[in-house]
Parts: sequence; structure tokens; C-alpha cells
Amino acid sequence: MTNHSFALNELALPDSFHFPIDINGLDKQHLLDSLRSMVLIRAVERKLAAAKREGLIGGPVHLGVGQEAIAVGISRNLRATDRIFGAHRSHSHLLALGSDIRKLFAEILGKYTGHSKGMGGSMHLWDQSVGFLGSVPIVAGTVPLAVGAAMSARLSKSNDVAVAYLGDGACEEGIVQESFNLAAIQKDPVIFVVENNLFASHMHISLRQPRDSTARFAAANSIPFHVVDGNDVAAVYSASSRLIEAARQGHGPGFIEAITYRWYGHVDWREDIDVGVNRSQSDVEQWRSKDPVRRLKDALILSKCLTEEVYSGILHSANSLIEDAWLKALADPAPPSDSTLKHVYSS
Ligand SMILES: Cc1ncc(C[n+]2csc(CCOP(=O)(O)OP(=O)(O)O)c2C)c(N)n1
Ligand SMILES: [Mg+2]
Repeated sequence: MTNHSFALNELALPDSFHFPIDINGLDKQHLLDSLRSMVLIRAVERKLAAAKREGLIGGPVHLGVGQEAIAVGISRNLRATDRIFGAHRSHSHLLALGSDIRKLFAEILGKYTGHSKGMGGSMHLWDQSVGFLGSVPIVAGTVPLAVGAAMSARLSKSNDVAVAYLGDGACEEGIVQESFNLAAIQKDPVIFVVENNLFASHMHISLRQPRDSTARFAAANSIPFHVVDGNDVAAVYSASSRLIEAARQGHGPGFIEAITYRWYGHVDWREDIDVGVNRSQSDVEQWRSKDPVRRLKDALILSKCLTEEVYSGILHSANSLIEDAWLKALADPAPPSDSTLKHVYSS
């Protein structure tokens, strides 16, 4: 396991890890697929930022632009019968599994064709066909649900795993520690993926935690862990593949801490405000140049597996897919007024 000091050191510095990622000996087709997926997720979130700015979206959207390598690296080890859970910033978690973009847009636009029939918005996503069992805005709320889903997989001997995506801020919720403990003692096949973007809302981790790495919580519960550069899709993929395989074999939970940064403020489209007192414009600029998409693209170009022309084609097809999905979602129907109480529980 890496990083026993539980200090992130250069992984958390804005001016390190700018270079193309190391793809030596890796399957190039696999990496090209990862690139396509990251480009698509980026383009979806850029579209959402623009639409929010134009006032076309009613509810809040929490964007993960800059963090795409994590969900893509993890998801390439998953299958549709696995059980994936997210939280308030989960567009990438859902889309990296191959979920339908139009359905995501429809939910965010409040259309009846959306995941939660247009009544949940960006933070209530769900698509069982790809294994995504849900996201909710209650920070850490889905972490114990992932442990429950893993327990069910273990009891039914299915070899499936659960994945709980959570933030560095979510680790400050007590239920997360209880979930780690329970998963460890029961040897449940669950992978906890901490997207450590150094911020919880507007507060930097140095103002909230005595150490900037959250992996010590895994160590405290004897859960095997890896701390990785979250802007390196190959690093995320290989670290998670070992833990996921071990979980499938019955060795219990695993923990990945992926260090990254979100380019936008905590919520919605603004980059210039809502970013916290310690997040200077120069930090944001430097983190933007640690772009996970650019670092993979450059590595593929250097190794002659990609040309600028082919890359332009990838961008172009992502954008046309998205425009098409957006127009269809815009034309989708709103929920009928008599449906508002149909899909809620009451006692
Ligand atoms: C139980 C709970 N407490 C507080 C909030 C308000 N809140 C929403 S997101 C957030 C910060 C979460 O930070 P982190 O887990 O690091 O995720 P990130 O936003 O960085 O992706 C907070 C405090 C909430 N939604 N739920
Ligand atoms: Mg965070």
C-alpha cells in the first residue's frame, strides 16, 4: 500500500503532475475507449454549465469537470450486475457506466423521461440497467447503502461488487467510519472511492483535517488501500482493478483515494466565485493544466496511437451526440400534474 505518512505531498500541489501519463505496456484500444468516455463526460458537463448559465435548468448542478479520470478508470473494471452508488456530484459516475445521456439531460431538465421522472434533478440519478443504484444529495448517505448492497452480493455468492463514490468531505460523517468497520469485519465486497478534490463546499481540507490524505481511515479499519493521482486514468484503473478483483475473490473491501480538483465552484457554472477563500485563480489555472483528458491525449499522441485529426473526430462526435440528446430531452414531456404525489412515499 502506498503513502503511509497519510500526507499527499506533491499529489496535492497545483504545480506537479502536469506531464502526460505513463501508458507504457498498456492496451491502447482500452485507453482510447477511456479517452472517448472522458471526452463525452466533459462535454456533457460543459453543456450543463452553459445551460445553467443561460437559465435553462431549474435545480442546482454540481459539476465534476477535471475529475473525469476517476469514474472512467474505476468503471472499466465493472459490470452491469455490480452495484454503484454516488452522491451530489455524480454525472461522471453514471455516464462512465454507459448510461443514456438523454435520460440524464431529461432528469436535469425536469422531464418525465428522466431517471426520477423529472422530480429529482441532477442529484437523484438511478439506472439499474448499468448497475447505478443511486445518488442522493445527503453527503455520505449512500455509503452504508453500498455496504448493504455488497453484503447482499456476498450472501448470494454472486461475485459482484459494490462501489461507493464519496468526497473528502463525506469522510467527516460518522456513518462512513461505521460503514468501513462493518464492511471490513464482514468482508463485504465493496470498494470505497474517495474523490479527494481537497475541498468540501468552500473549505479546504487543511482547515478541516489534521492530515490531507483520507486513507488513514481505511488503514484504521484494516482495509487495503491505494492513494493515486486521480487525474491519471491508467493509475486509477490499475489500482482499482487489483482491489476490485480481490473483493470479487472474497477478500473484502478496498479503498482508493484519488487526488483531483474540480474546475468549477462547488455548485453550478461559475468559476470565478463560490470557490473558497483559499482557492486562488493561479491554483485553479495550474490545476486546469493538470487536465486528465489532455494528459491522456498527449500520452496517446506521443506513443503514436492517436493523431490530432482523430482526436478532433472524437470531440466532434461527442458534441453531436450531446446536441442530439439535448434537443430530444428538451422536447420530452414534463411530468403530468397528477403525477406529483404518485412516486413519493407517505405514511
Ligand atoms: C449530511 C449533509 N451535510 C451537509 C450537506 C451540505 N453539503 C453538500 S455538498 C457538501 C460538501 C461535500 O464535500 P465532498 O464530500 O468533499 O464532495 P465534493 O463536493 O468536494 O465533491 C456539503 C457540506 C449535505 N448535503 N448533507
Ligand atoms: Mg471534496
